[in-house]
Amino acid sequence: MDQHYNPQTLEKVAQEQWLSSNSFAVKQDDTREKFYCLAMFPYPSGQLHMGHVRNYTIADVIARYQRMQGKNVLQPMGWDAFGLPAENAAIKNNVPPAQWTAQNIDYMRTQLQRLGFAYDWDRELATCDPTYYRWEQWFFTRLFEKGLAYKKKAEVNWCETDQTVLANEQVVNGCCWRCDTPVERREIDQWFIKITDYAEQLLADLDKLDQWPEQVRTMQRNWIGRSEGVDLDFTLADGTTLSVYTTRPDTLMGVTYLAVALQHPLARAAAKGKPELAAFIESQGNIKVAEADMATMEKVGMATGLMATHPITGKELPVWAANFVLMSYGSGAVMSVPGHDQRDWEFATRYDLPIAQVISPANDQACDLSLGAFTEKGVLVNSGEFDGLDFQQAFSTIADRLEAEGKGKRSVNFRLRDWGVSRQRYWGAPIPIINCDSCGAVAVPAEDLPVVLPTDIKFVGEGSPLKQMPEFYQTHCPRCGKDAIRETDTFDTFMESSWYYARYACANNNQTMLDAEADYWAPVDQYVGGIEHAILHLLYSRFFHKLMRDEGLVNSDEPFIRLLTQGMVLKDGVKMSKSKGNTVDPQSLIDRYGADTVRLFSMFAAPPEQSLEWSDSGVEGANRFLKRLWKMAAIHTASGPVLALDIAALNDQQKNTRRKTHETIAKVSDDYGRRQTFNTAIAAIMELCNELGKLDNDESSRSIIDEALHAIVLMLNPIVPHVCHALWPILGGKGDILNAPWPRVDEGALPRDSIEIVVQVNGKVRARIEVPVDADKDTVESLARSQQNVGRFLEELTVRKVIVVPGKLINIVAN
Ligand code: HQ5
Ligand code: ZN
Repeated sequence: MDQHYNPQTLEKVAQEQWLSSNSFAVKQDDTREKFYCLAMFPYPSGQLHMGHVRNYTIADVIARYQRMQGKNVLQPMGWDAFGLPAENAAIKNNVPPAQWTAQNIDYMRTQLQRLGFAYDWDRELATCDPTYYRWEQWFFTRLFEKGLAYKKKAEVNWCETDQTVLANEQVVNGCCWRCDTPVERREIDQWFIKITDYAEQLLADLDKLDQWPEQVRTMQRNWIGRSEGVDLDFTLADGTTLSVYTTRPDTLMGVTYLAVALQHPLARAAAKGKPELAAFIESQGNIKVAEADMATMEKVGMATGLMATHPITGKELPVWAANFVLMSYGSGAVMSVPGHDQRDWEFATRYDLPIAQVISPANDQACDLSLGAFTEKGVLVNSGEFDGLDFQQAFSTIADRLEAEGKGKRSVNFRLRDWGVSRQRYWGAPIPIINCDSCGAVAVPAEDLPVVLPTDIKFVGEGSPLKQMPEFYQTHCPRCGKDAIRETDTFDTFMESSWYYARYACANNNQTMLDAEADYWAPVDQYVGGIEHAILHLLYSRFFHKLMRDEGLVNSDEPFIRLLTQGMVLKDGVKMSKSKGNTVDPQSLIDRYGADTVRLFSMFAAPPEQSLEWSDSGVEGANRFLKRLWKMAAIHTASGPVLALDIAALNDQQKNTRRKTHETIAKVSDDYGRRQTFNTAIAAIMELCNELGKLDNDESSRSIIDEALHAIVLMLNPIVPHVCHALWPILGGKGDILNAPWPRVDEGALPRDSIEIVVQVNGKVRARIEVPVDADKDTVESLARSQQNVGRFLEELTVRKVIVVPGKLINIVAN
């Protein structure tokens, strides 16, 4: 065996073998347990980032570990290929997006292969391929026919820089999630998918996801935002009613005015007879405020002149038009309780509207309505017959009363809005709809799919080139045959990423979207990806999975059983990013140290869910360890064959080392499988290597080293598969290590002759002693009392009781 660790050579040999024997191609096999391991697929942005390397190494380690557990493991890879970056790069560099994307995919694929990831490349897919998006188009037409996809004019988040609409989820602190431009609001025709129909299920099923981080489940719960409240009606002078929704019916007696959105029909109607109101609405309409900024913006409004009747007191209340009420939320009107809602308080203070206290603090909380609203729950006051009720009692009493009088109804509301999927951009899947003057929006028939995105295009001027291509958009109505216009908007790229995990299972089936194989592999057993997708992608794909289930395409309720969200890769404490100029190019590290060192460093430097601080010395340390492992194997194999292990012949040091081997196997197995803390697994293996170094070179020691080295190579294989691929046959391992079974703990090696236990006096630790594992209570007690420090604490005391917990502690109770 070569005395020197030569990663470049040995990694090439391993990778060539994996590729030529297609080692990671899998098919359905009902004799074995399946395991579907998936990492979030990348945008083909150009080259791999260290964050990708970390993400994909974690998933690869899990996939290879599960394969060694004897499972039928699928780990696919593909490309989230549509989207703005390709379009922007195309404009900047004057290359068509399709070409730019294809080049990036080709380069990034070589990088992934150079890292030795165990992917079934036969299933590779790119979402910009018509063989992929045709099924997404088909599925959308099914949703359209079921009424789950619809078009409406909607006020949307608009990014002026990217010239596109953004989903609520894509607005971060009032700015575009991609380019940070402050988001404006515009009215425009949009396609929506009814995720709100699934709000209740999406919320309830979160409880089943007990192998997801609690943080992600909480974020989704808050995003869905279920609330219980009451819809109630205020009557207007003309006999019509104004409906509002409130989660605080207990504050009903504190309503001092009503507020409607500026776009509310009531405000519009009132403006006809009131020029100053018309002017006010007009002027406010030109101010574009992002939804996210609504909470902090200046709250302005004007009285409409209309009066409404309070449903219980019969009092007349003024109706105001106010900029903080959103037409797109609820009924576009709210009941204002300035005493107990801060927003209403600010508005009332500004316009000198009455502020009434109807809730009094339940304990000694401060409540001074001249300083601000009291927003906690409490006990009702100044509420007539309802005085003295607490929140729950007031909620049900007032709701009952309104329901009995036909003035209101209990109702459940969600914060979640329908998912707007139209994008006014070119590089996306065309929305498969034809707009006909006579028939309206008509779905493209299945036999005419896919609607292929033209790729031979030029960018001239602003916006999507599709909108300047009559050869694309001029068509005929599939229903009546008249001239009609094809939709030129494309889908949000989150559409593609919502179902790719299922398509991998039958990536090459051109007859149908998903087949029986998809049902065999789904759901994903382990998903690995960034926390940034906690509400966007991870909610949409849960929604899509349920839509696909209801279309009869899959039989499960959830797409991802276990979720691991890895932490960020930092340098000098901040996120590595191009804009900060602090990136480390994984390629140069691979060229210098080899893939195994890069993989080992990224798994050793931190537990997967925490952020990983970049360290050059850490990389060198990882490389040194691999060199040392190599040398140990070289020295060991240089002395020729090893005798069969003769346990009876072992001395204490040898027994201890053998015990350490099996304790390490037990710990590492738990770290890999249950805890997913790969860093502590690696540390335990390193410790074992240190122990081996202390042994002599006699026959018994060599047998123990041999046993340990086999286990070490097997346990390191998921993390550093190339060097293990090379070492395995050298150590006499049988077959390809990829398929070797995970090492087993020899329980017989575990028990010790003696064990350390803690000695307590009155519950306080005073000593530690070694006792024979089979020692009886008296032996343990006398050994304990003979300790100097124990005797000292027992001086002048009488022993009342002695408690022995075998293998752990002895507690002497005395006074
Ligand atoms: C990371 C980095 C960069 C990336 N295509 C989408 C995407 O995020 C995923 C879809 C399923 C919606 C991680 C990131 C994600 C994976 C791919 N990553 N640090 N693509 N600097 O290319 O950790 O969290 O941006 O899990 O790599 O990232 S991506
Ligand atoms: Zn028609």
